[in-house]
Amino acid sequence: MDRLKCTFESRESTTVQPVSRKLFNIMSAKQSNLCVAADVTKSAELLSLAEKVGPYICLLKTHIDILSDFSTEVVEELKNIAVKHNFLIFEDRKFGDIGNTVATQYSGGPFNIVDWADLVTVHGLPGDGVIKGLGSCASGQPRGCIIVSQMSSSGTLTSDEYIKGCCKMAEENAHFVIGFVAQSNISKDPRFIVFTPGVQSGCTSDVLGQQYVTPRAAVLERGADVVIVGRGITKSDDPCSAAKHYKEEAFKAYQERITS
Ligand code: 5IU
Repeated sequence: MDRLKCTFESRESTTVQPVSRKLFNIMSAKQSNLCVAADVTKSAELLSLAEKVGPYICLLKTHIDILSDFSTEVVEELKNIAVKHNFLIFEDRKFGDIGNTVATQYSGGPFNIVDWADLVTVHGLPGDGVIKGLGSCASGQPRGCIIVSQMSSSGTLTSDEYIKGCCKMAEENAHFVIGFVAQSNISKDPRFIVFTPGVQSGCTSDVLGQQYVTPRAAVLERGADVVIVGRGITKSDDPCSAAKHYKEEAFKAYQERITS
């Protein structure tokens, strides 16, 4: 079975990973393969954005350490909004240290990420100790990680060999790894979900090395399952309509992909 040709619905049954199953289920039910990158710096902004885009997304991506007024209440409220609108929470923490260190970063410090984030990102660079370290903190809760295999930024060092290593690491740790952040079709395996950031319509780059493609190109040309859109939505005058637009574009492209 080729990932690119399978429906999200059928892919749910190819895995026992609980977060993958939940995400496939939400994507089918809400007809959404849109993740919003909520790169905002105030708790009130984060919650207001989550309420506005909630109906249109399968996933909300956070960088919790950019909030200038973080409190445990904000993540409690975010969890409630996620339940209300049926989306998952993804903290883009990019863990990249030895297993013992990432375990303490994941389950401690001010953010206690394991308590509220369904998903986190990890770098493959340290080897699979990073995944085992995080997995050791889940203590029965449905949790998973996504391996950053290829980045959207210009000059990224993720070579083909590195990408292959990330794929092998995912296969060997499929109980905790749900997929990849990537910019191309790096895996045919229907269990794994490919998340693609660097998506915006009508803009090809920013001044700090970000590179954009349209949602359509991400899904049809690059093999994205889930498109990650930040400023294309957050900086729009009307984030709600922008989210609706990106959701429709990305899902239409996915429907074309599976039927072509
Ligand atoms: N992000 C990328 N590229 C990557 C990875 C993560 O842009 O390769 I890994 C994050 C950074 C930001 C969001 O949180 O995705 C993209 O935001 P914009 O759509 O505003 O560029």
